Amino acid sequence: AVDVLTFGESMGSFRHAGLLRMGGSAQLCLAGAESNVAIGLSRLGHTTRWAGRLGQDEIGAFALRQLRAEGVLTDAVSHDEHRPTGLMLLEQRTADLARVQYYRAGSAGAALTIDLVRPAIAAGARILHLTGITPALSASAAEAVLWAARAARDAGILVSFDVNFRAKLWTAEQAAETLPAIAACADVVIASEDELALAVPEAHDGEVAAAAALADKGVGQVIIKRGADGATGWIDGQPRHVAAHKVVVRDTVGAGDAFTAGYLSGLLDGLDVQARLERGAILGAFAVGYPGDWEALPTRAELRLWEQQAGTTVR
Ligand code: KDG
Repeated sequence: AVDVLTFGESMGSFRHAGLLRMGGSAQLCLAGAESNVAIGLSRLGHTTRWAGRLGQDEIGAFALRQLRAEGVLTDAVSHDEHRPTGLMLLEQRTADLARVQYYRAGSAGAALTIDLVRPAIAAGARILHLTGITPALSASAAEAVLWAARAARDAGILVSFDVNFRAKLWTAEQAAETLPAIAACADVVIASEDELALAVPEAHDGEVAAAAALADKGVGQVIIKRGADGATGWIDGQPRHVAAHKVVVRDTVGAGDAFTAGYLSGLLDGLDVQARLERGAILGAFAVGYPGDWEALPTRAELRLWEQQAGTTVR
C-alpha cells in the first residue's frame, strides 16, 4: 500500500503572465489540486498514487509524464478515448491575484466513476486525500468521492478532505448539499474559514462552532487555512496556531495544496500537531515564492533550507 492515495481531475494549465486578451505566450503547466498534493508528498519521499482519468491526447500525455517524473504512481490512471483532458487558463493579474477560466465541462476527468477508483482503494493506502472539487465535476464523480470516503473509512484508511470550494464549477448551495456527507467520513478536514459552512451547514456561528460540529461527527482534526495569516488546527476542541512565513509572494495558486501536503507529511511522520502545521507553513512558503502550483515544492533535504536567514546563498 502507498502512503497516500488521491484522485480527482488534473488538467493542462496555460499560465499567462498578464492579460490573456493581450495575446502573447502562455506556459503549459500541470494543475489539479489533488495531483498538487500528491507531488508535494512525493517530493518529501512519501509514496503516492493518483487515480484520475485523462484523455488520450497530448495534454493527457503531458499530465502523465509530469506525474511520473515526480514519482507519483500512475498505474491506476484510466484513459478516455472520447473525452479530452481538461484545460484551464490562468492569468496572473498581480503577484498575489490570479484569475482562472476552466475548459473542463465534459472532460475525461469529469467522467470518473466508482468502478474507476475501486481498484486503487482496494490496493490500500495509509491516507486517502479527497477534495471538494471532484464532486463538483459530475454526478458520477460525486458518487465516486462519497463511495471512496466511505470505503476508506471502513477499511481503516485515514481520510483527509480539503473543502476547496470552486465557485466556477457549482453553487454554494449545491456544495452544501454534497460536501457534508463526505466531510463526515473524514478524519482530517481542511478548509478556509469561509468554506467551513459548506462542510457543516448546520453550524452557523463561525469557526469554533463548525470545528465542534465536525468533531461531533468524528472529524478529529479540523485545519483552517488562512493564507498569509497562517493556519489553525482544531484538535479535540483545542486550537493550535501557526504563522505563515514572511516571503516575497510571486504566485499564491497551489499554496493551499502545498500546505496540505506538508500537514499530511507530518502526519505520516508521526509529528505532533504543531510540527505538522509548521511543515504545512514551510511548504506554503515555498509554493508562493515561485510561479506554478507545485514546481517550487521542496525535497525532504530542502526542508532545512528554511533554517537559513532570508538573503542567504547556500554554498
Ligand atoms: O489549488 C490549485 C488548484 O485550484 C489548481 O491546480 C486547479 O484543481 C484546480 C481547480 O480545480 O481549480
